[in-house]
Formats: sequence, structure tokens, C-alpha cells
Amino acid sequence: MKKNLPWILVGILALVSVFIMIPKNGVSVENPVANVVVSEGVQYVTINARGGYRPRTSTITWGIPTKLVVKTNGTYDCSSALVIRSVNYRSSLPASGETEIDLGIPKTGEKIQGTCSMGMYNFVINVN
Ligand SMILES: [Cu+2]
Repeated sequence: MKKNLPWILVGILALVSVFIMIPKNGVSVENPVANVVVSEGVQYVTINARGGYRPRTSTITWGIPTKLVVKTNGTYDCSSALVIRSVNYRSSLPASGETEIDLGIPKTGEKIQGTCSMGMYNFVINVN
């Protein structure tokens, strides 16, 4: 039993390093457009809501009909109570699922800001 202990430790270390290296969806700082996709003339920007919003900053292109997709996954904190003032949106998101919010056709220079209803978490979508 004692003989196996170093190998168990090596195994645990390997597992931990694999988890650290798995890229976390949507938090990539290097590529700010990774969460923006244009499909059949509609621009979709995806934000994950759970203990805050990720990514915190997104950049979209002006002049394209745009929908915000907010993904929740076991979200029981107040980031599920979403407010986007510029489009008059205020709603409770389901604990798990995807919610599509129409952002209209954003204008260049616009900043679309989302917050939780208490204002402690926020994200911003810049329009270029
Ligand atoms: Cu809050």
C-alpha cells in the first residue's frame, strides 16, 4: 500500500493539471470575439451567467440584427436576475437553460450593459 502512494500522488497531480489547462468557456481574454457568431444574418453574442457574467466584456459589430444568448447552468445566485436597461429588459432567467434577448440593431459606439438586479455583477457589450 505504501509503495503505491507516490504513484497515487502523481496521478492526482496529473488530474489537477489537466483541469487547470482546460480552457474555461467564454473567458478567453486573448480573443474577445470568441463568444460572437453571425448566423443567417443574425449576430449572436453569448454570455454565461453564474456567480457573475462571463465574459465581462464582449465586442460586436454594429448594424446587424443582434440577439444576446444568456446561458445559465445551475444558476441560483442573483446573476439570474438580469437587467439590460438599454433594451428595457428585466427578467429572472431559468436556473439552467438559454435565454434569447433581442438587442435590436446596435449602433456603432453603443455600449450595452447588463447587470444583476442588485447591481453587484455586470457585463458590457461594446459595439464597433
Ligand atoms: Cu446581484
